[in-house]
Amino acid sequence: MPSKFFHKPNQEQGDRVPPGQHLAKGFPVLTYGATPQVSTEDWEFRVWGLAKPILLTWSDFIALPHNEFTADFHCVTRWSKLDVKWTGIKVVDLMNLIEVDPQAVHVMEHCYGDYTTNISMEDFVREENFFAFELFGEPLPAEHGGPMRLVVPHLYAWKSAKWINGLEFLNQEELGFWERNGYHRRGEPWAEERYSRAFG
Ligand SMILES: Nc1nc2c(c(=O)[nH]1)N[C@H]1C(S)=C(S)[C@@H](COP(=O)(O)O)O[C@H]1N2
Ligand SMILES: [Mo]
Repeated sequence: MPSKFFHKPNQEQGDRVPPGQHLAKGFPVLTYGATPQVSTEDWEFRVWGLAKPILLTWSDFIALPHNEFTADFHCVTRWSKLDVKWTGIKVVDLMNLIEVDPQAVHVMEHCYGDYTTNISMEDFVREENFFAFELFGEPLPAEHGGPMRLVVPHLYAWKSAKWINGLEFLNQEELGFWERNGYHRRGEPWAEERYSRAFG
């Protein structure tokens, strides 16, 4: 169905669009609540829970190796955007700085603005996951999570925390903001892991 907001994928792209998703025009912004305005001077990133606590400033964090990433982005509200270009820092490179207790099996992602989302260690510590600070060659705009966000390409985008400012390592699964409000605990787009129960 032709629409102002979505277009039909061609065949090669179609193989990359998970079931129940449409390609978005542009790059929609999906935020619950207000957009936090955080400068790189003020930005801080903390690690706590089942890991040796650390506090990184922007200059500490940005000193980690930079990489270019091209990743598809799937929002559970049924839009997808293919080939998003980011610059960022691999999760595995950050993890080299963190002494995690072997008991840690889950992670809570924390953000400015108090958004949270949960992820298992297995889904979090992957070569293809990264902290992004540039989008299409420009500093990451505040509405897309700037100055720094997480991107987890293999899960629905609510796991890709914008304005990320901390990781809490846990010995069991706890639920983040949307997960407490009915979203699936894991959110794998190819399996359509959208909601765990009806809203309302
Ligand atoms: N801190 C925070 N991170 C967030 C959200 C949010 O509301 N707050 N929304 C999530 C959802 S539902 C999606 S689809 C993506 C949207 O990212 P975008 O606005 O850059 O498209 O961010 C995710 N990360
Ligand atoms: Mo979303």
